[in-house]
Amino acid sequence: MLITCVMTGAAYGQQIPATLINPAFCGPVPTENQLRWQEMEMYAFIHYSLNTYTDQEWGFGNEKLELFNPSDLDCRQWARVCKQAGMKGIIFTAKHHCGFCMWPSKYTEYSVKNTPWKQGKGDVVRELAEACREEGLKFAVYLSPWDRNHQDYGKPEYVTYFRNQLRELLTNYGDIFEVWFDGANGGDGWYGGANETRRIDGKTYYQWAETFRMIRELQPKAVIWNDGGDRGDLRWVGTEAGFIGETNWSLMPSKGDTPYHMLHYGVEEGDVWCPGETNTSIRPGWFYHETENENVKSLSKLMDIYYKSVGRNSCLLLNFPIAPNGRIHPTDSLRGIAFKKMIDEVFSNPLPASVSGGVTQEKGGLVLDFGKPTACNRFVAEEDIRYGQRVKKFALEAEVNGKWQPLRDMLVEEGSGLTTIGRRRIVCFPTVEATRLRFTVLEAKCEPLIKRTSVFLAPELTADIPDAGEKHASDYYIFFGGDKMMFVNLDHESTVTGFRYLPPQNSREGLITHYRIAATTDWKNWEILGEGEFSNIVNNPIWQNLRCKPTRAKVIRVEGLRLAQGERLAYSDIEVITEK
Ligand code: FUL
Repeated sequence: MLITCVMTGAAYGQQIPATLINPAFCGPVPTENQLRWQEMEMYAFIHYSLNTYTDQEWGFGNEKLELFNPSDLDCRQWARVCKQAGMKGIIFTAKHHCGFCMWPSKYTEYSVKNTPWKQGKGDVVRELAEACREEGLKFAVYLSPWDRNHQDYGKPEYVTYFRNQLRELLTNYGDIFEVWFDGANGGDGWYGGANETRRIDGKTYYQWAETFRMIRELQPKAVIWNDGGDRGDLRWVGTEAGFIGETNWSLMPSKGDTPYHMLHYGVEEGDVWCPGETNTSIRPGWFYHETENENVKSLSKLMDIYYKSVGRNSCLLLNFPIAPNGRIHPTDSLRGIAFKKMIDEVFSNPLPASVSGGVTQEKGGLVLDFGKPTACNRFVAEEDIRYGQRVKKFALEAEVNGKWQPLRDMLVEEGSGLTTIGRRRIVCFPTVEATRLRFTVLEAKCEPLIKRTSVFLAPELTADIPDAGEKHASDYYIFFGGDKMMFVNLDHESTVTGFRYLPPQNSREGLITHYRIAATTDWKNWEILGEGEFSNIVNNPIWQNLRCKPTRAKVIRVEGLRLAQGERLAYSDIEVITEK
């Protein structure tokens, strides 16, 4: 491919004129729906249900309908916040695992229609769909296949019920851009009063092919996210912590199981286009918990997530939980808005450079010449994915004081991290004063089709940026494994030397007095880091410090063996001390 010299001031930099006329497809290619989806880059999840009023992540299915009576439910506030946070659409939990429907479905009594809210005349799905339209956002639905309320769950009748519900959502609320089917099935539930454990075979029970046909007919422009069974249009990335592999093929095998490495890195030789959607929550949990008000992800954490999702050929699905009053909490909305502001600050001013050479090794690489020593720390490359994903490996070099030096992706632990590109790849490297940068494709499946490259200088992220929340910066993802057990999933496997726990500050509810802390690297073998009592913690709820012998860990398990009060473990903050 021949590259001529182009300079533009547009965001995301230099458009490289392709000289390949009608390039041939290289392996599987995206559908129009998948291409449209990928252009969205970021959109929001909203988790809101009866769980919001029971402080749970998963309702059992028998939660009282009277609990749903928000004082100030305002879907327009959700849509405004999401828009200002740079989200292009919203996926709403129309029904979570507890089975409670946020719209007045005619197929169940377990819905908003039997709650005190608006005397049973309300419809949250409708209000949100309308608010999204007003704000120019796209709208989508999460419909949990697992239903812990429904008496027929596990029988064929339930699948008919599930499809009837889906039909309501796909016909009554305008255009739907995505349909999200979670694969979770924890087994036990209320199930119409049976109160028992029901497991199903997620691959066969729901008969996805038939459901997919219905979606294609009713919403031909929707993409399908499916976590169990038949391959949808999008795949999960194997973690809810907010990052995808630095190697990320938008390809998967059309059949068979999808272990973690396939979900996380895609499959180079896959026979279908199935890009990864990176989902995570702005808080530790998906639903709102007051105890997590101090744990909203910091700006630097959100930027890290952005680089490791949108910057790795993925889209980011960022969750905003709704608080019991029916609104997004101010900390979350301010943080979301600060996040968008920072993305704009980093990426709206590409450094002007003249471009020469060609991207391949034979052509000597693509040279971006700034004309003078210029500070930079971000490089962006984009493939024209309409013709398939091609680049396997590339190099990036900076000319500093007349000498070329290699750059590497500093967000990757091992190696240079300069592997696949796809729709957009952002490489973060420590600031250099370079006169020129050189980008060379080292290996590709077919002739590379790079449509744009650009270079930026991102400002340093400091704690004094308004609403950055840096003092609560966290490299962990926390989730509950039971009322008295939580897991802290570290970003990377590390050597842990200590653990700190800050108990709830204004109440004894959930405060751990007796603990057991263990660590694992594989979810099988657990090493106890410590067990004992946090003495005097009730009277003096300060940081509790635990030292332990250096232990390799990816996940830390915290058990509250005894709580000062209540049944569910709580915290204000936690820290894991690791060896640097
Ligand atoms: C998970 C569910 O079990 C969580 O509750 C949440 O909805 C998340 C997005 O997907 O698997």
